[in-house]
Amino acid sequence: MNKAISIVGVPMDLGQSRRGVDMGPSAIRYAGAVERIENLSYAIEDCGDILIERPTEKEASPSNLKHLHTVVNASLALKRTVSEIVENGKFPLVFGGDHSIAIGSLAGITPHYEQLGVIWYDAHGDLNTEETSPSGNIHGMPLSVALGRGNKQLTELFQDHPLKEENIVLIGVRALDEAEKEFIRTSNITVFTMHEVDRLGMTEVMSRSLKHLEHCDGIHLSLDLDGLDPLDAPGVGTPVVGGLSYRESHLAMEMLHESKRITSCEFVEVNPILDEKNKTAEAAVALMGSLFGEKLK
Ligand code: 4U7
Ligand code: MN
Ligand code: MN
Ligand code: MN
Repeated sequence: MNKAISIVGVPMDLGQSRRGVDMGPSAIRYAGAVERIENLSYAIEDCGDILIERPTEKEASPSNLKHLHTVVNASLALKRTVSEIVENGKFPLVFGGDHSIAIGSLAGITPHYEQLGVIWYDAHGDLNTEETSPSGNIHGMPLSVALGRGNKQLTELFQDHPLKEENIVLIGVRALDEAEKEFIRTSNITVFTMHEVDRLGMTEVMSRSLKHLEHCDGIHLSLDLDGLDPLDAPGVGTPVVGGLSYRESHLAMEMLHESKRITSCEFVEVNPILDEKNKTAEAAVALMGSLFGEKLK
């Protein structure tokens, strides 16, 4: 694994409807992310937060997408920052913010790889578009956007470098909208729902995921804390019962570390207002520990 890491925070909450997830980066830092990773002898720099403009009253959306203009601008800023980190030979570690920020981070990363693989650890598919979204919340759409589907102002960020369906693996899924199910049925995306995790176990799910992405020249991990069970990660805006356990998630991160395949990642949807004593941010930091090679003995 790249031993030089650059952290960037994205205090964004406009991709969904509950306030507080903009404080995610602070909560994650407060839970000791930098020290935890530094202890594993990485050279780590904290580049601070991307500036998110506050939306004006005037931001009348021309579509049903909430705060489209502000999300586009923030995505552009994050894209530039992340792209620079990769150019400088460093590992981008992004703290959200709601999951709409994956648009900016992926847009900054995809041009640097021929075949970027993505592991999407989430209760949801995040595969809605402007047309299918039941909420208008852009955090339910980033994976679609990265595939070049949906609102043009968002997909434009990917220009000639969209993700490829066959390079995407979803893990922990248990709450898909009808249109997302329909898209998945006809697409080449690989999905390990909770059913597959229950049947196969995390070891097999992760081995198959890595095997599936064997041909990729980089793998981005996008970890939505709501992939975990709300008992272990209560501080999220869209909790879904019956999720991945704390231990399963650690096992997943440990296997990703062993694989030496992860080249960038983001931890998103930590909402300290909805949390219990920063439990969710602490879970995020503990998972980073495993991802970056912490050992139990
Ligand atoms: B998250 C939802 F309708 N599918 O589109 C939507 F259920 O980034 C939820 O995974 C999206 O937290 C959740 O609004 C987005 C809804
Ligand atoms: Mn989710
Ligand atoms: Mn998500
Ligand atoms: Mn959520």
